[in-house]
Amino acid sequence: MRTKAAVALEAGKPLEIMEVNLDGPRAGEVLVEVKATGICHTDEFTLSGGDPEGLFPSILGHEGAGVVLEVGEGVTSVKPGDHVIPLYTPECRACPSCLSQKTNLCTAIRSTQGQGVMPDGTSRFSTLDGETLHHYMGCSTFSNHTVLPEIAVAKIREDAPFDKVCYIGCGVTTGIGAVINTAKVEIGAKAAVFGLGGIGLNVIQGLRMAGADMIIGVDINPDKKAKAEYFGMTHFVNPNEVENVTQEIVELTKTRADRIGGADYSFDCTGNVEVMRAALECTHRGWGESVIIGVAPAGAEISTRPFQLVTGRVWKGTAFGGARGRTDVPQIVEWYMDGKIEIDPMITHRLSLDEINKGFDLMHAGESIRSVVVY
Ligand code: NAD
Ligand code: AHE
Ligand code: ZN
Repeated sequence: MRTKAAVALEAGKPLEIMEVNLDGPRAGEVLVEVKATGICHTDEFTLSGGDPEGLFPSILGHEGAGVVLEVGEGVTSVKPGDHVIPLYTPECRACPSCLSQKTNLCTAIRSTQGQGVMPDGTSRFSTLDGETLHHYMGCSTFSNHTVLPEIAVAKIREDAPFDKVCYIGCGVTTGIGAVINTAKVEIGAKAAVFGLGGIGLNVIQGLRMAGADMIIGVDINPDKKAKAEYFGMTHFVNPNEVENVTQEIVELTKTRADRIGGADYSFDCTGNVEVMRAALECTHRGWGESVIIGVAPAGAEISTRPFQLVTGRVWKGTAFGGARGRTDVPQIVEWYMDGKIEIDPMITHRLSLDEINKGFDLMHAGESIRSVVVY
């Protein structure tokens, strides 16, 4: 079939909207009509050329929702008409990682996914001239239609609005999951969130759900403050307005009884390795945990004095918020539909596919939280 897509032809260039060829689903695959997709900072990161796994030409996008149109041979868990969210972290429930119950990082198809192809080693996308286009993160939701492995779709309830729940395909699940699954934050905790964008606000929302007492937000853009307060931020720190952001958080978290200070938990939602260091070092001696969510560019490395870890701080990371997609994503959609979590105020812009580059411009200008493309 032919479909309309925003194609990343080269790193650092705007996406080009064009008709592309899409082959039908093979064994174990499904054809999905994408109804809406968010634009995540990770799409920008790959388009910028900063992703060591970035491939061009490709069809980016990994935060979508849509309807199954056709299934390949042997597909049993979904059928045409089902509403689904594509999963860049699939859940096969059979690989050593899934069976371990210790990680959400299913390894069934990770290597081909990173090579921009389907599990059989071929791409379903090509230009009308016959040039192969790479898939992206196994999703390619910047195309009106896409083909996905069966294990990379989560079936969701049919009354959930695509233009909102698409965000559960990455940002919502990543932020809330980092708090609940990765950090396992307890009631009364003090937390610091670095970066108050599409991920950071969901970390804040997760912290409020978990019952955190103190939620310190850190951002260089003061315009992010109001929305973060709406979602539960209790204190705001602008690194450009304080001498030392780490010390500022240590001071804020001190009590009369505890003169050491430090956050119980911190979260990096920026992808900046200097910020990651500050996030670790602002946590409490003896038990502080810092979770890296941000994705850093090729070649970037983190550093700290080992003494920070010797004295009990823990540095960890999370992908897709530790969520097992086929199991957890339908549940998060339920939370949204039941009003337990909010998504609508974070979706600041709705665009057509033709306007998708405007979504990247808004992100660069710090004017959006999430732009959603509605097909
Ligand atoms: P975003 O652009 O919406 O938000 C980033 C925020 O960080 C902005 O508000 C910006 O002002 C702020 N910021 C930038 N530099 C800063 C600094 N030095 N100090 C404090 N704040 C600073 O991006 P997003 O969509 O929220 O994504 C955030 C990061 O998370 C990106 O690196 C993205 O690639 C990554 N991410 C990771 C996962 C995962 O599974 N680990 C999932 C989604 C996104
Ligand atoms: N390809 C990059 C890393 C990109 C990355 O870390 N991706 C996250 C999801 S970001 C979603 O917005 C992830 O899931 N990582 C786990 C995985 O298996 O990719 C690089 O540095 O090579
Ligand atoms: Zn993402």
